[in-house]
Amino acid sequence: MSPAPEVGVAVFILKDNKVLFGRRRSLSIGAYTYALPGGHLEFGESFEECAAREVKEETGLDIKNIELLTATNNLLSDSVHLVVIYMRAYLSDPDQTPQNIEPDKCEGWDWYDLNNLPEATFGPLREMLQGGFNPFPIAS
Ligand code: 8DG
Ligand code: MG
Ligand code: MG
Repeated sequence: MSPAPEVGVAVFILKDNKVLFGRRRSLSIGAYTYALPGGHLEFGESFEECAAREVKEETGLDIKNIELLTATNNLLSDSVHLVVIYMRAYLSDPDQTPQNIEPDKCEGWDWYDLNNLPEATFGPLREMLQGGFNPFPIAS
């Protein structure tokens, strides 16, 4: 049987003009790159539910105003086909700080300016950002 695509949900958490990134540890996908909090969509879950659950599991943060931004379709190798749903959200409590709840998977979380991202950003995310994608709402 051929492998099925996997569905990931990744969350741009915006705080002032910064976004939360963490450096991944030696995972099968995106090892040692900076990525957003997120994970796999579980059976029956909405994108918003998945975003809130993964952010809570990985950072301890509570998020609000969770919205769909865009999706990418990435064939990473002969056996890995990823569909990634990108969401935007804000901190429910702006004073809450991220905790590294899964230290086996992530080196730690920090806020980064989009114009000054760490060098090694996760591949599909880097392509998207270099292509001019901006997760911030357009100022009205
Ligand atoms: P789970 O076992 O907790 O359900 O999932 P996870 O271990 O937290 O999954 P993950 O690798 O963090 O994310 C799911 C997929 O989404 C993964 O195959 C890679 C893909 N993905 C991207 N960009 C990003 C991103 O910026 N952050 C995260 N976390 N995943 C991303 O393509
Ligand atoms: Mg996870
Ligand atoms: Mg994850």
